[in-house]
Amino acid sequence: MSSDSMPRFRLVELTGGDPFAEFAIDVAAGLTAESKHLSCRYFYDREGSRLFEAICELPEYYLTRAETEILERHAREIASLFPGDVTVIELGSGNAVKTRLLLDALLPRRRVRYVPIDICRPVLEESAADLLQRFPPLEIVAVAAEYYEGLRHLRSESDRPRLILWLGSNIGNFTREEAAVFLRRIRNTMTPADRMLVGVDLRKDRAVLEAAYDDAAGVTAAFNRNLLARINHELNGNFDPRAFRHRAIYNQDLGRIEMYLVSTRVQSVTIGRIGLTVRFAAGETIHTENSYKYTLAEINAVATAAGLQDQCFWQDAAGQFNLHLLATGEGRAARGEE
Ligand code: AVI
Repeated sequence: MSSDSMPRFRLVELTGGDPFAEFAIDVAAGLTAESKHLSCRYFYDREGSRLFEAICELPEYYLTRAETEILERHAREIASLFPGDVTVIELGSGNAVKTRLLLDALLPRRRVRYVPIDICRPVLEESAADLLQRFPPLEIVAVAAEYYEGLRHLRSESDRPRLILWLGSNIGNFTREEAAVFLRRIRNTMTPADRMLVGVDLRKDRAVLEAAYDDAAGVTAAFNRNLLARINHELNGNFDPRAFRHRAIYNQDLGRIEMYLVSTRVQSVTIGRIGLTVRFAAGETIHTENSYKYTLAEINAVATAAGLQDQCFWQDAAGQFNLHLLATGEGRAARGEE
């Protein structure tokens, strides 16, 4: 089939297994562990995705603005690395607002296929509809999948050079070891013509970091508590989210923000679908998220461990956030490093 007769929008669903069963298994394991924990990947149901978008607008959450500033300044330079048609693949695309800056820079001169990979299907569909309207020449293949399942799709998008986006400090929700393993898996799908753009939040003052994850308006607290509401809806739980306080602290030794839900009193919670009753002491925590912050040396160590070359990076004016351009290190150098 010629590309002219391809539909402009396709949705590929790669949800391996039963997502509800997986959620149930992870919740049961996390809440019966010695130190209770829940995975941050479950934040993003529809309400969680909406709250995360609101977080990105908060005055304290500088990450999105810093990365947008870098893209506003350098999108054309990044686009110039790709002389011909290109496939832009985005991991954890969300509402793809920042991606528009890159598409704006790429589209006038080349054909662009955009492949967003995200676990929240409604968000994928809404943002695709918006992008198709804004950019009439754009072709979109939206992939509803977890990161690792999405990687399987990466291999099939190999007819053109690819720009793989992993923006928004999404790398921060992996440990540094996990980040290296994940990047290596992406690297194994890359050709010398491909580039990867990774948004990385930098280590900085505790006060700035803790405010970013514990905002005055309480949006991050609502985002954190929404995990309990999700357990109530999907697993027939009876959590009272108001009986848990949001806590975000910066662990300087590990260079990460840690988020917790703290039980405000002694309480028991029943989760019907998994037949589980969980007891909480007053002050007992559920660890819900880590968000790793990086030095330049730490970024380079992760890239090197993944077999990737850090070709160049850009930084916002306040020096809070970096955007790194990674390549396989084989073949011709990208123009960005010359
Ligand atoms: C999606 N991720 C990169 C965000 C972060 O900064 O770690 C999630 C988040 N958690 C609280 N605020 C934002």
